[in-house]
Amino acid sequence: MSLRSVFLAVMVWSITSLVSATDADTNTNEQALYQQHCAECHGKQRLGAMGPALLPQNLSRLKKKFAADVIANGRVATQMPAFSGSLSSSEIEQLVSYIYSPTAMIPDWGLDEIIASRVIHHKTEDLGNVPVFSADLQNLFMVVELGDHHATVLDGDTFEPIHRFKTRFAVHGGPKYTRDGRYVFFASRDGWVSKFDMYNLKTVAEVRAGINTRNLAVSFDGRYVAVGNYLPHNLVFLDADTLMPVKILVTEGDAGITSRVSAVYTAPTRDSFIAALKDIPEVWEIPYKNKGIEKPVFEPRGIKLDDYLDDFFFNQSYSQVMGAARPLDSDGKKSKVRSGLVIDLDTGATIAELALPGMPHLGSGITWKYKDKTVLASPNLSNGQVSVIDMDNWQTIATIETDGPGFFMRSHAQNPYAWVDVFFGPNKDKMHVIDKASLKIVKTLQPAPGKTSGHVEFTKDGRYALVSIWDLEGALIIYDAHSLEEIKRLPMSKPSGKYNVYNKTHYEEGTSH
Ligand code: DHE
Repeated sequence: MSLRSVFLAVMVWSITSLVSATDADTNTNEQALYQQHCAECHGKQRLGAMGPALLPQNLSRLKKKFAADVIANGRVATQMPAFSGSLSSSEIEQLVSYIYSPTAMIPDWGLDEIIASRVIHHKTEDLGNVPVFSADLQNLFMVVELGDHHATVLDGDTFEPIHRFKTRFAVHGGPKYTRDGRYVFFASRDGWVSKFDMYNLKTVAEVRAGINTRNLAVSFDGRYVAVGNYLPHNLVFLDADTLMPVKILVTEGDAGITSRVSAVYTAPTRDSFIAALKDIPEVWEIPYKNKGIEKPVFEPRGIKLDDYLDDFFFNQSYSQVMGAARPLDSDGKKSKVRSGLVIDLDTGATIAELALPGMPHLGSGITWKYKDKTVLASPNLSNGQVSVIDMDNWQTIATIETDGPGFFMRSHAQNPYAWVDVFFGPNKDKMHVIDKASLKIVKTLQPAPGKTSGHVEFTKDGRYALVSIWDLEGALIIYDAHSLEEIKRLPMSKPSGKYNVYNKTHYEEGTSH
């Protein structure tokens, strides 16, 4: 091992164990308050953990006054609690001052550090090419158990767990499959990308692609993994075979401002990745195939917008993207874009504005055929309603009132119902079932009274719906998705989401992509 790689390995180790390190900042009251109240979720060094990094360069769009409000009152649709009951306004001011002050310790996280972090647990040549278990490979589910940072591979026919394994801390966003379903890639909020071999039931390789990561996307041809980061401000492209970084793309706009990446998505019909940017009013499209060249150059095409757009949903052909501005991410002033926008990805033109009240969660939107139209339905993170939009003229054709704000929505082309959770408020243990033909709620389930129920996914044939009970002593509940009767209950530790191989790899209209 060269001196340089020893140095890098030490760097990687020290960044990874920041939780136990001493902050290089001077020891102040502000720091003590931060360590007491914030460090557990945002990291001892403010570099992010379960919560985002709290550094001046990541807070540029958030005015201090508004940050104080978030600390006092919490933040909708996140795990951020309200501290007004436990902290005085002067303590809150001190915390604001602290998180906006530069920190001495922002580690470089470039090519060398990424390469040095790479861990190969199993070499491909040492592993077999046939599954070590017997099940319909297309009907497997990966269930992420956030409670104790594990994941379970579940047989979607027998509903028997096949294998349970440890993940990295705080996996966020859907794990993404290669098209054949053999490999699945996870991203953790602290930057780790893990590659899991579904045939051999083993985590084969890992790499730390960022310090504070949003999510990842896998190219349709399975050759590349794109990772969107809040810290550093970049997109990292990895070779999907080896997890070696092939390019780091700094997300810098025309004015020289760099941006956090809100999320990165695969556009399968376009052979490109699409990135949502937090701090630059642009959508980026990055092709992963360039004509006549073996290796892509990952050159971005920036589509200029009138405002910052977040939380993307795509039409089935991926010619249009719908995005919403998250009001709470702005400086609290009225933003130009209050509702969603529809952008034509070919021309770059904004073709429609969506009249969506509150905080629509477009990322969890789904489509279905309604009469002679295709409609888009989106839950709402701040209002108890589901908006149903005609995708021809972008008009809202129905607003379905629910028992409270919802996070996730799901259906399946072969099932007449769409499910939406009530994730927040006194009815967080309820789950609505909507008839896709009448746009009416036909049943409200209460799977585990008192415990949050959320996130539904269907089996590959749309016959069964799997619901999560979001609790450390939680469960996965399987419903017959036609009779709406419970079939089975499996104890699990806060199963945050579940992902069916067929539905995900076939871009099923009723599920997130
Ligand atoms: Fe998520 C997906 C953003 C908070 C659980 N979440 C996503 C995606 C984005 C996103 C952009 C799509 C990525 C993908 O699947 O590749 N989430 C955000 C936020 O901006 C927000 C509101 C604030 C934040 O803290 O980042 C947020 N998300 C949460 C939570 O608090 C949840 C409930 C618990 C957690 O894990 O932190 C949560 N998000 C999820 C889940 C998915 C997800 C389970 C995958 C949904 C799917 O079915 O595809």
